Amino acid sequence: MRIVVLAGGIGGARFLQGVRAWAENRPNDPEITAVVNTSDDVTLHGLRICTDLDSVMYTLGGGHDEERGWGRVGETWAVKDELAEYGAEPTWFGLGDRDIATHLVRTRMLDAGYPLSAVTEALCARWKPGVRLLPMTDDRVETHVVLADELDPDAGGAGVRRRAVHFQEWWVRYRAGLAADRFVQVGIEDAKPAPGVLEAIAAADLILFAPSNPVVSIDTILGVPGIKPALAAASAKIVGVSPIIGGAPVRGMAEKCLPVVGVEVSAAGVGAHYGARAYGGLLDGWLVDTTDAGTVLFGADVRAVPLWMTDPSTTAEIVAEAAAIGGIPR
Ligand code: GDP
Ligand code: FO1
Ligand code: CA
Repeated sequence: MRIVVLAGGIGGARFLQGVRAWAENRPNDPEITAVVNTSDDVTLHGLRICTDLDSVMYTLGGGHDEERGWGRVGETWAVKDELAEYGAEPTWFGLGDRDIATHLVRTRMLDAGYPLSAVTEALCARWKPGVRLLPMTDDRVETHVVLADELDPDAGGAGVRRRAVHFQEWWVRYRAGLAADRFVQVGIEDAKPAPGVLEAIAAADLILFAPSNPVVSIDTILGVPGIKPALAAASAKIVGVSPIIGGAPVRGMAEKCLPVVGVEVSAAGVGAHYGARAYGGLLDGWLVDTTDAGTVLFGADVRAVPLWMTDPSTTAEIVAEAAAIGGIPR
């Protein structure tokens, strides 16, 4: 049996822990492929950093910092402190010493001409995530946030200016606190799905959307040309899991992203945003939390179970229900 999961960082990683735990108790050894968002990727201090791929790789490899949510467990910050002493910008993004080793290996391989998918495979040889990790694309795609008009400090208060910042700057430096006008995925029009992505979707027995950020994780994967048509043509059922419980994201700041694209911060809002496959959207099924029982998405099978991913075995229960909606009996 083949399972494909579309995933972002922390929400994707926790969900994949559950998918892996669920698969361990199934006959015939299900094969899991994660298609991971790469539009948060950024180059800082000359290093290529792939935050969502790393969150998934570290978490499934047992090397993540559970409390912080991103980066390595047992991390130290000597390089970050030294960079700050030099006044080397940016100082708002924390690169840990252990984490930096990953970025050094990645950057060296990319500079030598290896595509990101091959680099990810090489990094995973160490972490053994038990899941095939595919970047959504080998091409460079980066989310930038076009900020709402600001008073232009150079125009004596008379004019306005518009500027865009990298997603990481908006998210980490400004804590998503600057009003955003829109998100732009720079490079997405020319991006191609990474090798294996379209094949995995076509061969899947079940396709799951992790409860990841719908705007800056899942939508960007869906925006890579070719991926949406492949999903539409897939013979597998597509089941989404809501990242919103009772009108709020469980962790993180997804509520800052949804209004920018005009989507209500609710399980119903996100479900309608993905749309039912029966009506030209993507989903055959939509799994919401029991708090949101009664959510309707016409044309899709909507069910409610507790959606708190507290540990892998609890998350495996969520996955079992999603799989049941997708036609794979418990
Ligand atoms: P990021 O890339 O690190 O921001 O992570 P993702 O995009 O993969 O997922 C972030 C989203 O995961 C957040 O917006 C939350 O709404 C969602 N999330 C986190 N923990 C849980 C949980 O326990 N249950 C559910 N349903 N969603 C969660
Ligand atoms: N998040 C922060 O809030 N502050 C940081 O300094 C920071 C550094 C960082 C370094 C590597 C990495 O893989 C992730 C890191 N994150 C940090 C998390 C990351 O910025 C975001 O949570 C995700 O990109 C959103 O998906
Ligand atoms: Ca992300």
